[in-house]
Amino acid sequence: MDEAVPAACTAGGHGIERPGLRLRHWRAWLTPQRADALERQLSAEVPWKQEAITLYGRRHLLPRLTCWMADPGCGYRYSGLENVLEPWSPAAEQLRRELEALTGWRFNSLLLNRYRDGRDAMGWHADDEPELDPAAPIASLSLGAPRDFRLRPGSSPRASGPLPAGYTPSAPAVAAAATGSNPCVPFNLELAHGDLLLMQPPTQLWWQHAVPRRLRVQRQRLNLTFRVVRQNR
Ligand SMILES: O=C(O)CCC(=O)C(=O)O
Repeated sequence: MDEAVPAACTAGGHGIERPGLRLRHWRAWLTPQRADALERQLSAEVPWKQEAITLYGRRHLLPRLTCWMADPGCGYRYSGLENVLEPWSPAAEQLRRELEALTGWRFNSLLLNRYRDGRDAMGWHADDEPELDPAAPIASLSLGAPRDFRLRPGSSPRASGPLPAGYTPSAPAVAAAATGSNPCVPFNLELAHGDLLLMQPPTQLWWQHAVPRRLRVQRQRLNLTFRVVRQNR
């Protein structure tokens, strides 16, 4: 899978590798001025909605605002929601072009999340829906308040084949016994204003991520994840 990621992906940024995980993190990929302008523009031009999901018969509002933008036919179900697709907004379209130049991938789908303050959050999950192209990276751009982005091993039901060398799944007993030399322990990345994180295959098969609540955070954060959905399946 790895060889499908064009060489452009490896230019710049800081590589983070663990068994089954490949990330590249660009701190301040956008200048503060550009990041400020984009945060303002996206806050105003995106049709943000607070979606609800039903779990065990009870309806729960998601603790964040969201919007999906995608090319026609490139939507997919997420958290059990059949998403309403919006057309690409001007700012999102411009970013898509820049990320295409950086990575060589044509992103055809974008999830935008707006964390209104530190009470808004995202639970543990992997972006491993069958509609997503497993060979493509996910490009995640953050704007606004810095927030913790947590990662932990957690093999997905869609992972098949042998475990990556050195990989230990996050069974509670294993996590408790983890020592400093175990590369498969949960870890944290702070994602700040203008940062770009590229999550490369096979990360979504073997690791989960979350944005936990942080009550001290009073400002909003926007996050944009650019994805490649397989068409005509
Ligand atoms: O807000 C973030 O950094 C993560 C968003 C995320 O996990 C997702 O869009 O699947």
